[in-house]
Amino acid sequence: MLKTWLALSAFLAAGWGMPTAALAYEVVPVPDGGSLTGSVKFGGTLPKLDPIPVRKNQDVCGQSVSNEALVLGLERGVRGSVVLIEGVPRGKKAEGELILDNARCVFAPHVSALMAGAPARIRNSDPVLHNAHGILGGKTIFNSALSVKGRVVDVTSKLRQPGVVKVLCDAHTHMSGWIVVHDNPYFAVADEKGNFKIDGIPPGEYRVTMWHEGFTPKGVDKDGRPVYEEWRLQREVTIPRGGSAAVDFEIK
Ligand SMILES: [Cu+2]
Repeated sequence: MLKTWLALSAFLAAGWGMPTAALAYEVVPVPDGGSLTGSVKFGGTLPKLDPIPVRKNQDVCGQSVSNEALVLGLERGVRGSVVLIEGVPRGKKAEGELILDNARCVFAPHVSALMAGAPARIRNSDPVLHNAHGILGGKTIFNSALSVKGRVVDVTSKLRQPGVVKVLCDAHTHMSGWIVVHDNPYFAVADEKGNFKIDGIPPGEYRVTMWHEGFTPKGVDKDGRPVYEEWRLQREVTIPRGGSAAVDFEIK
């Protein structure tokens, strides 16, 4: 009962933009941790994703950019799929930091993931103005003008709530990217072959979520960017003590 109440409180706090469940995560040694490996593959008929036209600063940005919604590697591995282990209350320390670069007029990386509260910065590497605009659940969570080359804005404090953040540039309608914020450090972004590995996981049973931004059109946003049906697949896995489990996902 108490546990249910605590979970509900965390949920309500998250909903009100207060300190979230992420802060409840506890760092402890994981001497007998296991790992999760796997892949995300594309099993359908390849959609035709046209290049996205550039409407501003064409002298710097070019005429169009490639559509990065579905990027396949060898053997149809899907780059940029995000795998999240759900409901891990304690375990390893979060590693790494996010630097979302505005480079050559695209967000790089196109898809990234981090734990809520981990260091996150947005940088402009271009000689034009970009304006990074982060949206979570339809609400703006940051809106940062990056007026000149070399400008860096810290958004760590803006990424405290778990969820999938869409990042747009208000200056350039061809630009979009994603930051997936998780409430624990057990996540991975699939590499160019569609493979992932997560390690140091406390042994046990977990639900694993695979998220991908999608490629099946469902319309366009107010600036004309294509909007796709997002993918969310879930599996149950058992992480063995000191061993490895595997899970493969397919989208199509
Ligand atoms: Cu821009």
